[in-house]
Amino acid sequence: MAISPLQKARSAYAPKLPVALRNGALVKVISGEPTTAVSDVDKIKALFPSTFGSPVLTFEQGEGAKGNAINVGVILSGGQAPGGHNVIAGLFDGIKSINADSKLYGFLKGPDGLVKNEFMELTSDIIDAYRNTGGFDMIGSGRTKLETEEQFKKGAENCKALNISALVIIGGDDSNTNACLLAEYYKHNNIPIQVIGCPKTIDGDLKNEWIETSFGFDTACRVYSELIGNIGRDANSAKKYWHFIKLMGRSASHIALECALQTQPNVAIISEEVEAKKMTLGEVVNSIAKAVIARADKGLNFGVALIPEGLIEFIPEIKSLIAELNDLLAQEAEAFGKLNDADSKIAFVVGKLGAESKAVFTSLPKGIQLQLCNDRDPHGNVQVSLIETEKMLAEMVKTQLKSMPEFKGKFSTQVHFFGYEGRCAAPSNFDADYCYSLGFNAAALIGAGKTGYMSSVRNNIKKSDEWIAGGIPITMMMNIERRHGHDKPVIKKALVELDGKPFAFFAANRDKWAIETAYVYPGPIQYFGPSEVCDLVSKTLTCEKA
Ligand code: FBP
Repeated sequence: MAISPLQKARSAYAPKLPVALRNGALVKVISGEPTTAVSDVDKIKALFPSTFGSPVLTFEQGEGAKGNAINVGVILSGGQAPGGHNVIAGLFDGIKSINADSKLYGFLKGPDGLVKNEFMELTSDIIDAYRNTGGFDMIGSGRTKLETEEQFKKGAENCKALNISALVIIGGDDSNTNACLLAEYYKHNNIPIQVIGCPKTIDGDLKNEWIETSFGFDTACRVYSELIGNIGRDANSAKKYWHFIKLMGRSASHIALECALQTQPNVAIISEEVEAKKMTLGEVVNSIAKAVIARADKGLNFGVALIPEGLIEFIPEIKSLIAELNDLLAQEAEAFGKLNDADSKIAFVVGKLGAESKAVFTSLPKGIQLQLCNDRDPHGNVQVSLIETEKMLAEMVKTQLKSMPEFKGKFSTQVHFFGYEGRCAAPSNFDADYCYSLGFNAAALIGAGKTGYMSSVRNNIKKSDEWIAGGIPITMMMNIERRHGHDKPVIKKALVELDGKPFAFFAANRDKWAIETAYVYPGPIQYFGPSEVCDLVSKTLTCEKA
């Protein structure tokens, strides 16, 4: 198979491990005090009687001892994130360090592979071909949720057939919640399968005191920031377009904030702030229009605006509109399905909405009205990632400017959506090291006989020599949330904290960035060269831990 010169050179990169893991995965385990949960302690304790309260673990270097061979299964769950292959490579090397006869099985296409018994043995040839590469294509991923007893039992049967005594689930907050449910089920029922989670998601919303960042966030943000920088340079060269750039990240705006810190655009909307200030869509549009006018007054008829993917769900009036539309279209599915043209669909909806939602709906551009009506996921919800918010805002700002006599400039727009471009990029040095360490560390948790833990490698703003390896009980990160009408134990999602240091830095500088052309051009991720360009840590993490 042909591979690029960079991939070839990169395959020789040896990811760095924390000192605790450098003598193999059989480590010295230091146990802390028993833990509780983020909130709803009694309910979480009752739901996880066998795994609740386990201590935080910190590892110290072992003596290089060998143990029994173990068979381990690994699953990639959810959206792609750079570095997933290195987690698997680290896990492979970790279990081999315990015993060369240990085996690693990859369950294919996500959690479904475990239930349907679709797997492949991951041999050193396979692992070596994927070291330091992006993507999840080694074994594939999927979004099936592991949550029913039937799935747990099937999984146990399939593991038994392969003599698998430990599973590593690489996923986001929901997948790790389900990893914990699985761990609890197996422990409670004396099924000898350990379950360990690894924190993955480009969205950056799986983090807390112990998990400082989810893997993939660093690389994805660097890819987007490179592109945003290039666009900023183009905007500043041609001086004729305002670029509206939507950035992936689902609900949280961590990606938009990190990219803003890296590139200093004229505008960056942060959904969490919009919600906290209860801003209307009109106010969001106005805030952008103000920046356009301020720049136009200086003769600068160009700019860059960053829009987080989940924005519309954080605008209270649109949130209510979407909820009403979800119900309406579910109830009227048949009648609505018979309508063929756009105008009659829109008229149908307008005729049935309540007064407030109707006012919001009719204020939206026609294309967005249709997207809100058409795109539903299997649960009957609007798929917000398919709504072209960047286009909607560009159009609405244009309309707004037309009604503002004080605007004397020109306003032409280009729209972009950056998401998939970053999810499978070759991992930055940070993610290559972090992911490999998370995987190797998962082997250490397995070697220590633990279950219901998330692999934790922290102190990440320091060099890997000072990284702290260990394990965090997943129940410790949980609270109870209302999901689809039921109370569920879930890992608390981390949204952008408006009193946090990354947002504070952005807020202190954004007015200046709005008016001046202060763009920073980060350029592509560097893998070879001086450490100050190759071994960067995200601005978010740097601010948070400063
Ligand atoms: P995870 O939370 O599973 O890591 O997925 C992240 C993400 O990339 C979001 O940013 C985005 O909204 C979503 O996946 C897109 O999903 P899909 O790959 O199904 O289009």
